Amino acid sequence: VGGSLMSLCLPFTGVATMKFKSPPVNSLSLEFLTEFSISLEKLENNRACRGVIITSTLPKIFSSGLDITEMCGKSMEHYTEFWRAVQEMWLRLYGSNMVTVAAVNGSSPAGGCLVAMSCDYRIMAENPKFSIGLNEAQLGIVAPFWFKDTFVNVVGHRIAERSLQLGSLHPAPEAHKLGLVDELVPEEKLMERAAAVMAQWLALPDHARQLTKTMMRKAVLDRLVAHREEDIKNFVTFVSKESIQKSLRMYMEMLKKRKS
Ligand code: CO8
Repeated sequence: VGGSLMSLCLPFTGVATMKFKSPPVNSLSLEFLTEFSISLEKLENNRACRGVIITSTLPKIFSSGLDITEMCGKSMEHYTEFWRAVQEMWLRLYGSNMVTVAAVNGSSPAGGCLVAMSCDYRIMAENPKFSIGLNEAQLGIVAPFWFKDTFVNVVGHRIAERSLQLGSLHPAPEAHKLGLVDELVPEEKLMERAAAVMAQWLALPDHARQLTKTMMRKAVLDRLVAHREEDIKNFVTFVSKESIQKSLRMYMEMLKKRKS
């Protein structure tokens, strides 16, 4: 199952593996986010599925975050639709009843970091060239409150405050020290370790684990649900500003220049 952007397999173990495959960098476009949410919904509704491991088919990148081209030079209607899709993905993933394990096998900035942080457990390849974090401030944009809430719930207020203001991208060893990822393993051991962690989490009765997860995450999920339309309006107003458009264009140019 699964479309062109991700491959999905659910063998008899009750554990699905979702592999992002949207080259060159697994950026979260509207199309990608829509497929991601639909895949999650299908798994959620499949009683045979109790857990999902999320990883990437690309060798050095987990996900480069939100597709910046979706936020540049588009209509208000497009920004609205795009942002609703980002919210939808997060609500589904952060609120999932399944056990979710991120096998972070490459860099994972911004929205990529959000995806990883929304899982129950994060295992990252120990390569210091791979980094993860909410670098929005570096792009001249501000991480939305629910990105921040998710971050705080993972690393605590102080680390989140410093890292968010600086827009830090933490190399894997540092991310581990900060608690942003739960463990580091050699890249070739990543999937094997993810399966072992999954088995450990699935050894518990689903019901108690699910209620506990809800208890820990509900306040943060409810906050977005209650302010969803307002959050869309804020995003659309913010991203439509000429100064923000300019920052995003400059950032894209910087990415291209860096390459040459
Ligand atoms: N969106 C769109 N295109 C991208 C993105 C992206 N996020 N990231 C990279 N690309 C493009 C590059 O421009 C490049 O295009 P081209 O081939 O046409 O020149 C191509 O993908 C390949 O990129 P690189 O050559 O840079 O590939 P590398 O393997 O050298 O590096 C990285 C991969 C590390 C992922 C690097 O590309 C990178 O750092 N990308 C930027 C990541 C980033 O900063 N993402 C933040 C997105 S913003 C977000 O997720 C949250 C926003 C919240 C909204 C706030 C309210 C406004």
